[in-house]
Amino acid sequence: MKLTGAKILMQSLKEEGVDTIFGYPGGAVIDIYHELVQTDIRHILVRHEQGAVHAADGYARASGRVGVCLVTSGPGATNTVSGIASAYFDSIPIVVLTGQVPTQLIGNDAFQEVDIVGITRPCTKHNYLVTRVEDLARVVREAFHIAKSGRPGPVLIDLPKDLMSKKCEYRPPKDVNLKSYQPTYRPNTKQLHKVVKLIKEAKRPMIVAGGGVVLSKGSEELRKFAEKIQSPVSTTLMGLGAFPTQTPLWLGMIGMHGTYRANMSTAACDLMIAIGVRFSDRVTGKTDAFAHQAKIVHIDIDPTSIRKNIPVTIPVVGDCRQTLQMLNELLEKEDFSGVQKPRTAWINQIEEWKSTKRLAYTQSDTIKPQFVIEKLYELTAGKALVTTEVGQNQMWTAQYYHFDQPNSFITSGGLGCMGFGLPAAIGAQVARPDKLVVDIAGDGSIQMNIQEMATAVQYGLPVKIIILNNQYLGMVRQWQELFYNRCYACTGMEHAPDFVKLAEAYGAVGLRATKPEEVEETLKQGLALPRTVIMEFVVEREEKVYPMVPAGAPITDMLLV
Ligand SMILES: Cc1ncc(C[n+]2csc(CCOP(=O)(O)OP(=O)(O)O)c2C)c(N)n1
Repeated sequence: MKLTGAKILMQSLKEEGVDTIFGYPGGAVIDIYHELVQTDIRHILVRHEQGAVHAADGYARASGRVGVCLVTSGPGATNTVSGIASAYFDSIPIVVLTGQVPTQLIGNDAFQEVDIVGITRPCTKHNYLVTRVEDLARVVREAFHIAKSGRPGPVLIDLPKDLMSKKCEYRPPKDVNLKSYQPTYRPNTKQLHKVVKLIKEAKRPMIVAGGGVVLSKGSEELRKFAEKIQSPVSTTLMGLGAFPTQTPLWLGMIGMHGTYRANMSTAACDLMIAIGVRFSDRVTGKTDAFAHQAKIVHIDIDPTSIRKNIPVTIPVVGDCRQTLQMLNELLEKEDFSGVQKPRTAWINQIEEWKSTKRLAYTQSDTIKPQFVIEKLYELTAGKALVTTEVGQNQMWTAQYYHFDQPNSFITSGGLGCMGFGLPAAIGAQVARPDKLVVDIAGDGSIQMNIQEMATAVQYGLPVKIIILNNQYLGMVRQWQELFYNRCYACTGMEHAPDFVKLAEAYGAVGLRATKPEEVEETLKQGLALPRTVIMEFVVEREEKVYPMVPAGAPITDMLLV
């Protein structure tokens, strides 16, 4: 039987198991929307297309499935670019469906025409402009395959309007077979034997785990691996949650705002096993000073990320979970009883760093943002699914909310995109209705996609928004204080809406705390309400995130409190 393009699209999405689409309609996608409402796929109407992409991203991170969004052509499509780039940086599987003008008008300066395929080429894993309705079912199938396999990422499908009403036979392909795209999941065992040899020789080993461990669902294998070889473990920002924080092996986060002991370990270790990390500049600081005494093993599914930023002793191309699993099997046969003793000095050194230079802040009679996050951790027993905006709020969350479960920390790591947290929280709450979802925000970032409050209220999503209001674009102000002689150029945000009234205007609940003794009660009250809640905390204006490594310095050159 012949079906229209719009029907084929819906049928194909259903076959991919899609149950939710975040989107915003318009002329170019009107046929798709007409068809969409006849299906049982849930549609979440956001208030801005950037919100749709971040929500699809949050949905993907919280559920481990592919997130989907649908927007119209032209401005609808261009509004998605920040969200696509954010997902691309953090390797998040999403499929973005954009409307396009009819095929015969492409290239004619038509109303609401943009070349979104051209615009997004550098920030998608792959993208398609569909030009024949006969190709549609295959393209959708391929898009999902590409988004979720290998190193995951965003895939865009541009859908000209005329194809949505054209008909053809619905013949979805059985399998996807892309000759030029065959990711390697199983690592080379010869390389793994070399890794085992290095592990046995090492006196000062260290593991650095990244987002790749979370994405490959490899946390359990990582825990086994670290315990077996008795190596301390650090994670990148994206790797938080991949390793339990309440064990003596936990070093804390590495990098610009990493812990003292994690950063010092990088310079002193003789073996670094990096798993699913990109070695971004936020992690390495000055690259030639990074892990300069160490042999480096780099495990990653994406061969192009190996040796991109850091020279490597043993490259291992493979899926992080599968590689750890195979390493654990090899290690079963090895005797590690002899490794402890020569490493005593190393473990003692780390203990000393840990006890002398802890993460710390000084209480005063104004609210400290770190205190709010610590209290939140305590009250939620670390079980919340936390999203963040970008800036100091993001780094304090990474430092003071201890993430023991993978997929519980959702943040725009690579792009650092303000406005991410609220829509991502919406997506996460849709994916996990059983979970407490909290967005930790700055007063600047929250205003970038505050309109999504309406979405949260419309769909009865009980997300909690914690605004750490320092009346500054705090992280930029911090740089100005430390490196620009306290010249606070354009970072003051004294004028903001009354967030309590704003919450109420959206039909949500607004609470505010201005003194430290009100923090706990406000959190308790807000967390207990089964509704969308904004909790505003008026915090110390000039509090800083410490430790901090100045940009471009070695990561052992930390500014401490
Ligand atoms: C879209 C976007 N614009 C600008 C920036 C640059 N930037 C990084 S952090 C920051 C300040 C964030 O301020 P706020 O949201 O109030 O959070 P705080 O740092 O005070 O916690 C800015 C402007 C960014 N990351 N993203």
